[in-house]
Amino acid sequence: MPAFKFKGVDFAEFDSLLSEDELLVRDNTRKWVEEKIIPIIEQCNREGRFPRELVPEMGSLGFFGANLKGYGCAGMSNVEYGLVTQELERGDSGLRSFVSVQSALVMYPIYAFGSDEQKNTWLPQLAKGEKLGCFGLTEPDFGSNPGGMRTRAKKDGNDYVINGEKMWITSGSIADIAVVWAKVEDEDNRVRGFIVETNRKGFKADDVHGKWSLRASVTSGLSLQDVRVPATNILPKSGGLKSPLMCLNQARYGIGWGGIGAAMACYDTALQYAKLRKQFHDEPIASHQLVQQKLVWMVTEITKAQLLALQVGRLKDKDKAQHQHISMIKKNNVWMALECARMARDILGANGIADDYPIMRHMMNLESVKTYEGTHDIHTLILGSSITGIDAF
Ligand code: TGC
Ligand code: FAD
Repeated sequence: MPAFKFKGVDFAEFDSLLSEDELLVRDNTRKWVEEKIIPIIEQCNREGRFPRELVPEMGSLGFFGANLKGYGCAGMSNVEYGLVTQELERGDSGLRSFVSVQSALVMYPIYAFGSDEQKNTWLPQLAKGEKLGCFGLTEPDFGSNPGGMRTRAKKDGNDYVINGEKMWITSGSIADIAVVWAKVEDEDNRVRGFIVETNRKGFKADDVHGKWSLRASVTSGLSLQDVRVPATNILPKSGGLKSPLMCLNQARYGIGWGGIGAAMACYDTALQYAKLRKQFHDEPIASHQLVQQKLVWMVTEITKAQLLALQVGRLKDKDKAQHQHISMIKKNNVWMALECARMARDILGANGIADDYPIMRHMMNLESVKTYEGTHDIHTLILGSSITGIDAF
């Protein structure tokens, strides 16, 4: 791979809006990604391998549950946490995805809806990466509309018995626990969350093979057949579809920043390449107006995305971020990143399709990121509902 050293994107002095602590968190994560992810990621992508060996280090760097307080978590601000996910996704969306799931979709529900015993048992181990988790909401027939889920839990003495299928579950087969969302028959089919240890009888996770996207991340289907868990495994403060949707807000927020990271990687590669690559009159392709137009589009959109993410992060730190604000950064910043990846691929010509460069990997990853955590169009409808007061789902 050509030695393009990432220079960061600070066109409108964005960095001047960040505190010293925020810059430190960002730069430390950037350095770690440079040293640990960039050198191995293309090979992981080729092999379809999740680099599990990096998990303990990610734990010791405080990436898991980074914006949660106590239980061995780093207690970062939401802006700091966003900068972490930005840098991780500059490395690879799959690595960021792994951290999002562990943090926002496994640790957050235990933190927000769990009993003291559940928090004390699981959060410290999850924060260190000693235990891994997954989040089962989507089902084969219910993706955008999780409220239709078929998975059911039924009380039986001091246990619940859970039956159902979950599909497209990140980290499913490597997880020690699954946070599973099910309708409880004895509670008029109210949606509740359960901690399901994955070694319980009747629980099975099978990986999805043949993915062209997020190849460095594990994606699985979960099958639960008469899985018996003690009643103490229910998340006591969960109740209704609102509970999993609250978890999604946490993860979508991280993705809003992550998209910027992937876009930066593509823009920076294309800029450096365009200044070196010569065609016609022995001039670099960066001297052509049409190439400049693409680079200008990218840096403008990245800058707008940075400002939007920062504003939502500052609101979130004041506990004022609404879910529709988070939908806006998820939708806009991932779309922007995918457009940047496509333009960067174009600027690199044939080299753009090879994994000597990170572009095509980011592009393929971003196709998943555009779909998961609420598709681009579902976020349009969430925003449409917010401004008109009319649901169009
Ligand atoms: P609806 O009736 O609108 O809402 C039910 C209740 O929830 C409230 N609510 C929210 N609360 C918090 N945060 C949000 N984002 C919320 N959205 C809605 C709502 O006010 C209501 O409350 P209450 O008190 O009245 O009961 O529900 P609906 O069934 O009509 O669905 C709405 C819709 C379409 C927006 C929702 O279902 C949706 O977001 N669908 C997308 C599904 C999705 O994002 N799945 C993601 C699965 S996890 C994943 O993809 C992980 S990828 C790996 C990685 O993260 O890297
Ligand atoms: P569908 O809901 O079938 O949508 C298909 C198309 O129809 C989309 O374009 C959508 O926008 C459109 N559409 C649907 N409804 C409407 C409507 N009302 N109006 C207009 N258009 C509509 N889920 C988890 O629970 N946990 C995970 O860890 C997880 N990880 C994932 C990892 C990967 C790599 C992928 C690809 C997915 C993952 N998911 C996970 C699932 C993900 O959240 C869903 O794929 C996503 O919510 C979309 O659901 P679907 O794929 O069933 O698409």
